[in-house]
Amino acid sequence: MEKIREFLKDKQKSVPVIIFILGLFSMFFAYFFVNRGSTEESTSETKPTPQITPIEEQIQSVNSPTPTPKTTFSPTKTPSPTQKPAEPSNTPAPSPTTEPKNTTISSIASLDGFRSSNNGGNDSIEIRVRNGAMVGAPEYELVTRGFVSFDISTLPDNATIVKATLRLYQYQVDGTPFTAGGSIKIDHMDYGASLESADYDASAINANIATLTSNSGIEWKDAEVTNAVKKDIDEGHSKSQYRLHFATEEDGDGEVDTAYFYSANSGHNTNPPQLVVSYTE
Ligand SMILES: [Ca+2]
Ligand SMILES: [Ca+2]
Repeated sequence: MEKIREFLKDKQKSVPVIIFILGLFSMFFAYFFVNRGSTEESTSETKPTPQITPIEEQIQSVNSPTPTPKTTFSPTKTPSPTQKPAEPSNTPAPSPTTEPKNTTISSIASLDGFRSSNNGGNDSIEIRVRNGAMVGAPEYELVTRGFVSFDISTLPDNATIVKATLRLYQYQVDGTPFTAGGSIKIDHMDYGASLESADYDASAINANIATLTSNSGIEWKDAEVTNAVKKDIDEGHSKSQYRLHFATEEDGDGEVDTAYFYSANSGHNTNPPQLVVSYTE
């Protein structure tokens, strides 16, 4: 204390001491306010704590190379199963093409032959188609017509006619029948179970349905009679019957002109009349 009193007494020394003390106070207050401010800041706002990346990780991240993107393998496409054609539903199978059947029917012996304009005729020899001679008094030109008949009851009940052909074999010609007569025409007939005089001029179902021939050739003469056979079947006929005549039946020259065809009972032929029928069933 002695020394302090001496020191305080010393005016020259007291000033620096005061300054020193004031300095200490200043420092104290400065420290006090600084701490107070930081406390207020920490209470008013929470500062985010910086994330510190661990050193090892930093090193690792530096050392690790840029990762090569892995090749993405697209999955192999599973082949879709070949689409099978739809099973046919209950569509009915097309019916197989039915091949037509053919049958040849020979004429009925008792119903083929000829009848003439003088009521004459014959069913036991050939079939004739004729004009001339001049007969009677007063004289007139004799005309002859041929007849042929077929049994179609042998065809199946459910037969559908595709085609029918009438065939007669012309085996002889006298005179020049086709010069004035023109051609031999066919009438579709229904003359029943017997060949009679009346059949010469009986009404036809249909007259002139076809031409058999217009020449003297010795050969088979064919004519299509499909509609006639269909009609016979439709109408329930057991026979299909025809009459043959020249287109022009009288030539007035007084000469006999005749075309001869085999019948079923000519007695000297192997070519009786035929009805060739093509049908399905
Ligand atoms: Ca006959
Ligand atoms: Ca004549």
